[in-house]
Amino acid sequence: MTLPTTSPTTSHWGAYRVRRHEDGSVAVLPHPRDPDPSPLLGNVAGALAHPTRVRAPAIRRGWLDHGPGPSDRRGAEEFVEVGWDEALDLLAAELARVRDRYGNEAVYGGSYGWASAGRFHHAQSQLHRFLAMFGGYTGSRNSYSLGTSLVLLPHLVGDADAVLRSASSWQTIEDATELIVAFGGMPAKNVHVVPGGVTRHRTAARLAALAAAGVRVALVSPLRDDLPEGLDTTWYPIVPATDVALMLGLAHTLLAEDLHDRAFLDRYCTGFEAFERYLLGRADGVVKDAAWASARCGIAAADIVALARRMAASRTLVTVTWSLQRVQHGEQPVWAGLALAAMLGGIGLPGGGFGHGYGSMGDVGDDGPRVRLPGLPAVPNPVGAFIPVARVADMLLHPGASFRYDGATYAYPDIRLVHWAGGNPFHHHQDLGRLRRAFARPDTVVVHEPYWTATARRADIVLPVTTTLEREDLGGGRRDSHLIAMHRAVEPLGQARDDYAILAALAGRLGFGDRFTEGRTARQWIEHLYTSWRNDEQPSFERFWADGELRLPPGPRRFTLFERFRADPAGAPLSTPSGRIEIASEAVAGFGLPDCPGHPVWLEPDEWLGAPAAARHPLHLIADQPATRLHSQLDVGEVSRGSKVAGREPLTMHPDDAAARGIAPDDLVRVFNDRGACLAGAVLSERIRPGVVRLATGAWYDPHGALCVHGNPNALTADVPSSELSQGCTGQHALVQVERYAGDPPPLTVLRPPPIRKRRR
Ligand SMILES: Nc1nc2c(c(=O)[nH]1)N[C@H]1C(S)=C(S)[C@@H](COP(=O)(O)OP(=O)(O)OC[C@H]3O[C@@H](n4cnc5c(=O)[nH]c(N)nc54)[C@H](O)[C@@H]3O)O[C@H]1N2
Ligand SMILES: Nc1nc2c(c(=O)[nH]1)N[C@H]1C(S)=C(S)[C@@H](COP(=O)(O)OP(=O)(O)OC[C@H]3O[C@@H](n4cnc5c(=O)[nH]c(N)nc54)[C@H](O)[C@@H]3O)O[C@H]1N2
Ligand SMILES: [Mo]
Repeated sequence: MTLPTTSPTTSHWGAYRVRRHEDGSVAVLPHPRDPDPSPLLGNVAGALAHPTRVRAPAIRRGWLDHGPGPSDRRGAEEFVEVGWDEALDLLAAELARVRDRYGNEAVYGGSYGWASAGRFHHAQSQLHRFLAMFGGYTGSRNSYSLGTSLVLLPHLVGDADAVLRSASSWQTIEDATELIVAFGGMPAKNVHVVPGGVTRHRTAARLAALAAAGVRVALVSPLRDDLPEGLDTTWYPIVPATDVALMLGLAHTLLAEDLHDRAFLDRYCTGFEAFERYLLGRADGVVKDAAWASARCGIAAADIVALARRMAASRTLVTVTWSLQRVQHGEQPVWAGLALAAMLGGIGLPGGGFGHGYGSMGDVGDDGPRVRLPGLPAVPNPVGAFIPVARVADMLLHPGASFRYDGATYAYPDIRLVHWAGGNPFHHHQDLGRLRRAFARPDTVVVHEPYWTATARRADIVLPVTTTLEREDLGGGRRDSHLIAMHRAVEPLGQARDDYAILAALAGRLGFGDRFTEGRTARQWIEHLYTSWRNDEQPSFERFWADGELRLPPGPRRFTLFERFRADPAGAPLSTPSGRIEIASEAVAGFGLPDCPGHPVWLEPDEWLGAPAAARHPLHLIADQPATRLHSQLDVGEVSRGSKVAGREPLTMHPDDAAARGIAPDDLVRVFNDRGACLAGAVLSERIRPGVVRLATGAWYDPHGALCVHGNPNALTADVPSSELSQGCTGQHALVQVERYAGDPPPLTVLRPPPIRKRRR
């Protein structure tokens, strides 16, 4: 097949074009309509044929020689390259063995992860469809992104989308908002990303427009860089994990100075009385006033009082980033932020109220239409067993143990086979040393991957997968302006196959090949998905494919759920038990959970600087999203490699903290606590609160014993849930100590493939 020299495609960090050179290498060109292309595009070209691509099916030596079974040798043995037929025969037989002996529940197919853009080749959808037809699998609920809010918000506002997907648009904020109080900021680094794709990155321009419109921003974050320069900003460099204390101090001030909107609370909310009693200390004798808050959050009491007054005097948007709920007790900042916004009475008014995720994702606040995109028909999973997604290590380590989730009690299934396509748990999960022990438990671990990620290295069967540039697809994001015809730009590397082709071949061996494929090739599926999605005014598939993209029609102005509710609370009630915003929830209170009571409360995290154990680990680590890649994806690409310091992930710390430890810029440092340790490269900055250090996620995990020599913060984070309500991921924070690393560091091993041998016949 001959390939054109320039092909359209898209990615989670934006649409782009690929130019193919004679020698097979590629150059990446931004989409011509994109005003602000993502720097992440710079990772693509160099990673495409990197030595860490998986080139052929590979099987762990011990599994091949001794068959399935628990093993602590995962990640420690060589792989044997086998042909596709042998790999697929072995895997089909193993899937059948596990199903026949232990039942479908013994297959964990949650397979969390972002994989790549593209509606047809979406790895997780493909795997779920396959496993559902196979008879079912243990699945997972929610995401690492929003695992806490997605469980909490339905109790508070009925539908999480009221907050998440129907927020005030940037335009409304520009027109109507006077003050944004941004807990966690609105970091520019994150808004290039939209799941599925985005053709025109407009958030930077939106933020610039806010500056021009004179909107003031209270940036509440330990990091000054969480808001772009140019805005009228007051920086409140808060102690991490204390936003709730600040919110309570603000709320108490509103109450004490009678600046709260009693009429709004009466008409639209329920449960304010319980919260009021708590603020006033009626139950516990502790008044949550500005002085109380100040002692916890590190912001002066006078500044708290002044900010509360400003909030009451202005049209104020209270917004909370998703990072704030990715911590222990992560329900509380979301709930307290909503309560604070309710006290101001601006919920449902243009530019007022409560927002969640401005600056977390590129499409929050986007006023584009919410487009229905073509997608694979889902097949219901016949197995009911599931876990809240971040409980994967608990499940593997403690089969049969019970857990609470959203008010009910469940038990962990006994997993024998783990099947992963499109995710990297040895990037995304917490306490990776513990996850290594958990991954020793199943009989078989299967990973489909384009790259030798840390997870692939710890699998038994590794199947090489194409990248988006090596296959055809349809791509677009939730509020995208275009549907992109993703053309194949290069031939698949080595023996890589599409997830679809792999699963179709497995389904054939297991007796449901025709049901899985419906008799279609990948190209025929793409055409089918497009044709059954398009309306009469939209072009034929041939035309769309030749054009390379399709402009999606702009939608009508969106009314937010809160706007409707405000206009007519009786006619358009929220779908909460009370029909109103629940500042206290009888349902949540009824679950009787000490770590998530019935209204917003201040709860110290288990790892807390005040605790005696913290003396040895006195720095508060923030493990946030990386500016130079998407999660762990393409960490071998140019932009990501270019950000490393001494070849390791950069750790940002305040010059005073560095000086106290004899650390100079660009020094190699060891970051450690009782769970683990990693190396990192020191970057000194005045723009971070003293006592706080930041190490972004996503450096490919490279453990030499308990030390990750590359700088993955999940060597340090705790594998504990946000609470028993939601069981959400808590990877954002950990307490650590940092010291200068003297001596020769162990070399990185993740930039080359693991030891691989060709099959001896
Ligand atoms: N400490 C800490 N940890 C965190 C977070 C945090 O804030 N702090 N954040 C969490 C969050 S919000 C998230 S969303 C997760 C992200 O966690 P993941 O989504 O697991 O991270 P990715 O690196 O995107 O992993 C996707 C994998 O899919 C592979 N892939 C790409 N395309 C394909 C394909 O077509 N087929 C197949 N089979 N594979 C493909 C990629 O090579 C990559 O290895 O991390 C979480 N982890
Ligand atoms: N470039 C890039 N963009 C991304 C991603 C990526 O991997 N790379 N991932 C995408 C995904 S999957 C998701 S879910 C979103 C996540 O979006 P978020 O969860 O909002 O993003 P983070 O970068 O983890 O955190 C945002 C900021 O919160 C601040 N913060 C951390 N702890 C605290 C605290 O206790 N108090 C306060 N006030 N602030 C705190 C940190 O300074 C951090 O910069 O990002 C998306 N965007
Ligand atoms: Mo995420």
